Amino acid sequence: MRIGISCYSTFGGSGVVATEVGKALAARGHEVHLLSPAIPPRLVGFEDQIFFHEVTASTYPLFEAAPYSIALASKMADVAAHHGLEIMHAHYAIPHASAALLARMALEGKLKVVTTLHGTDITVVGSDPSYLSMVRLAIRESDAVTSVSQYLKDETYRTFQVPREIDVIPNFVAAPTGPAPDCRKWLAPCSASILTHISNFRPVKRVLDVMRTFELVRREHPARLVMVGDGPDRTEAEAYARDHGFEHEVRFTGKQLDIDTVLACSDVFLLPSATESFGLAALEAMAHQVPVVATRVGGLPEVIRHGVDGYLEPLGDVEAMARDVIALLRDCPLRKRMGQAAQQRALTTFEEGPVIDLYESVYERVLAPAKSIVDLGAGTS
Ligand code: GMT
Repeated sequence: MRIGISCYSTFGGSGVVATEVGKALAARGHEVHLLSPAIPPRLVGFEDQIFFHEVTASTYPLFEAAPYSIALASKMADVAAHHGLEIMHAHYAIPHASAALLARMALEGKLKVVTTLHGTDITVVGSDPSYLSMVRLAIRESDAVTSVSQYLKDETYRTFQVPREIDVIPNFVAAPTGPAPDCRKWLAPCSASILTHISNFRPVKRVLDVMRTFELVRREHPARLVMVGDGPDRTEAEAYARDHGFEHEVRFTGKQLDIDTVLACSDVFLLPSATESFGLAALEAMAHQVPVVATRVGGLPEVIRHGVDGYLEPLGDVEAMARDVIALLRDCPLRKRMGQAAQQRALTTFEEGPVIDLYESVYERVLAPAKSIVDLGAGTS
């Protein structure tokens, strides 16, 4: 198949999933065209069968802001026409799905649109009145819609009341490759334990709850906190550590491509989000045998089993999260057992191959009617 994939290039779950899906499809022999404002961070190195198309929105004195969605739709239509794309797979509804519908119109229907809903495109920004009608249209009119969890599927029906089929296709993770460099000696001298958080530091991630949890943990157990990523709430989190006198125990690494190295030497992963459709970062930690302490929100209970491969606590309950972390840090066999259960779950339930099979079957389904019309035409001529 010849498949277009449209996604954001910022550090974020939807761009990671879109790029990994593209790489896996290319490895199976499909021709993949990735459209994004810049090279997505996970598209490193030369990949055969993957072609990257940068989307740029030209400015004009009349524009208050360059209309990216129109430029994207235009690029989608051009790439689809010139490379004979059969499918445009939009990751994150805004604006990728709406742009794909425009491209399909421009090509008079000769392009199928598959939309993958990732999370805040439904739960936060998608339900904002300034976008809601267009997100609903995109969901209604896409040839197929997938969501990354059952929770997100239910939220989509609840918010948008769209009577259509939505396939749940979860996120996936590959087994960590090779031994990672041992960064424990840089991150945690004096054999302190390492807690890790990875996100884009937006309000929904509640990074101050990470700081508060760590503040309670460090009183009971020698520990260091590694904060990977960047975003609007980083400054406040840094100020919290300074104001509470533990800034030397926290390392803010900023955005990192190589999260495997950090996860390989982490003892516990913290994800106290306000909402989380799936929690890809948690799954990546689990793949490294790192138990996750998170909030019982959104799709997280579909990924983490409380008391088996991590702990789930009520939103904002930093005392409970700190208690869980301390229990894990003090009881090495418990931590090891949970870490192994987490890895086992990550690499079986969320294994890459079967998930890519599901995406392929969605593509085949949306192409089937078009193919049978062509076959019919050929047979009757
Ligand atoms: O930042 C992004 O690229 C997407 C981001 C979001 O906020 O929508 O992440 C979402 O998509 C990920 C990949 O499917 C999920 O693992 C995250 O749970 C989800 N984030 C939220 O729901 C907050």
